[in-house]
Amino acid sequence: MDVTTLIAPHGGALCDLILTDAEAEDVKQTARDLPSITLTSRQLCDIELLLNGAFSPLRGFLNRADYDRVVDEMRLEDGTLWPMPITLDVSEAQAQQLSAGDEVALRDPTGLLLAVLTVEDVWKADKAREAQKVFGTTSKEHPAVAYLFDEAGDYYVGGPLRGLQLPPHYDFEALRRTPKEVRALFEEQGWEQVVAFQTRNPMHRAHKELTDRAAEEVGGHLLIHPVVGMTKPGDIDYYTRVRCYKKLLESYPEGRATISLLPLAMRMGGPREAVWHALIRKNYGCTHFIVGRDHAGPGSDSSGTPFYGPYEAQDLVLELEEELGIKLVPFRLMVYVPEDDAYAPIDEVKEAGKKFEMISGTQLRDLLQEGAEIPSWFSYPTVVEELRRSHPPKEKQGFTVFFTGLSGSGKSTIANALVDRLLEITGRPVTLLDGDVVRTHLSKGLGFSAEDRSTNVQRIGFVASEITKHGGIAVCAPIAPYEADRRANRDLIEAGGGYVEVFVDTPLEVCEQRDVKGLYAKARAGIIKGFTGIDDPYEAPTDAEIVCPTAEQSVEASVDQIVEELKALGYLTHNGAA
Ligand code: PPS
Repeated sequence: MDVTTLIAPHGGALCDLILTDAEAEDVKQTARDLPSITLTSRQLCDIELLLNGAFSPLRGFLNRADYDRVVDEMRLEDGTLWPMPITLDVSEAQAQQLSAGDEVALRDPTGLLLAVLTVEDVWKADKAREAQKVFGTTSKEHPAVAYLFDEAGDYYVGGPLRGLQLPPHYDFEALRRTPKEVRALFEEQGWEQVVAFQTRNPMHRAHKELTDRAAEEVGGHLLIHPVVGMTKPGDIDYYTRVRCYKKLLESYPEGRATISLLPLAMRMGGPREAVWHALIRKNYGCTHFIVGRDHAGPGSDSSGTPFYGPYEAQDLVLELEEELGIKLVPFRLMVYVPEDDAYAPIDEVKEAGKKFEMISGTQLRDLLQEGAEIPSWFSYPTVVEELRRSHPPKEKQGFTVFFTGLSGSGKSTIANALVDRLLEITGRPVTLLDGDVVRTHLSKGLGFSAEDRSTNVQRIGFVASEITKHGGIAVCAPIAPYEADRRANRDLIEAGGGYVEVFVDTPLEVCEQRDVKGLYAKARAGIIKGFTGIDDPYEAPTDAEIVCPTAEQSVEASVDQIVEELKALGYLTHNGAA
């Protein structure tokens, strides 16, 4: 294959799958007539690290023999240690177009040609087996398992790659170094011992202390190597994190630490993932790798059972240390000891019988939401300032009030009244997305089939999520009869602010009696088919934040009830304004 393998003093053999300019010209010409696959976000991360050598010794997406052995034994077919299946998943329709020996052009979503893959195998994935063997569970509460079952295509295509270019990035360009560039940097600086720190969270004093200790322990330097590809859903966005890391970097002694961004798509695979992370860092030229508590773990399932033991990742990396070719630097959880005004590993602190304090990621998010003070022992003022910029307190965040209820339940009336009240008290922009009105523009042409209703309700959710993300207030009032659509909207909207569901709980008999538009009579007479509550289902919400019993309370009382709840939830200040 026309790829080069570089041997550098740091980190061993490194594959570089990007073709020379002359080779690339030929491949570009032929690629015009090849079938194309547009890569997903996950695949774009994977291909970047395949092409730049971070996944050395891989030279492409795994073929079937390598895949099978990786899944079963964490090894490629030739016995080389490799813990994570790096697969190119496609749909059944795409798989049917491909067979061994074919070439396929791999493109980013704009159509840019990144690589050509020579197909070795096309096969149907046994997802349950992969989930169980690789992640130790088939529960969709594990994010990688949910991805595998719900998002990944059902077929895999394996084979070597010839790279045309890396996926382009336009943010933090100076910090996005390839393995070759990081190795060169270490050479240039004369750094022989380098310990890598993997992170998907903002770094605070505990992390600073831990990384300082690690660098001292190895008698060398530190590479802060944060993941900016895909991390655990709900994590703090990487733009904010990188701004924080840049601030934190200033607190290390001159010449001790550097930072480079890693466009990795994490799987949250715990022990296997820790081995993978170690191999990647070896490829970046590091001699040591920090593995902390519950490294790359997804936490616990809904019954509170952790997916992996807290030090299982350390144990596995230690077991394989020699073969990995990079040394483990294990760390226990670091906690703050007020009486010493210092950080120390939790086991030492407990042994000494000292009191300690810590703030978890979830607690930090809560403090930011409340706009509460973050103690100076926990973080640096410059880091907290960055976090506050992108995580304003709840009263400064956008939010959506999402009404749901039968036709004639009073949704529109209360929604209109609420909009007036919010405009009066907040002075903030408010957008009303009323069911009937939306159907005259945004959803014009849609009918009332289950599919059309879903499209309509999720379109409203999409617009509301944009308004919310930008700090505005959206008030929505469709029937929204299906639980799944409301759930999808909640997830989408909550990613950028608040979602408050109001169930306008008016019994069908009352709605039918009111029959303001005369539609119930027509539905009963069979003139209108598929009418909600008559011959189309209404799945009443069970988790709405607010329930308004409109048969028993006035419009004013419902609006008061909602405003009070918005205050209690923190989206409005107590005098109403924001
Ligand atoms: S949905 O299910 O959320 O997409 O419905 P929505 O967009 O809110 O539209 C509901 C309004 O359309 C009128 N209408 C019907 N409703 C329910 N079922 C059928 N088959 C139907 N046909 C027309 C009705 O006037 C609804 O208005 P509201 O304001 O809810 O009474």
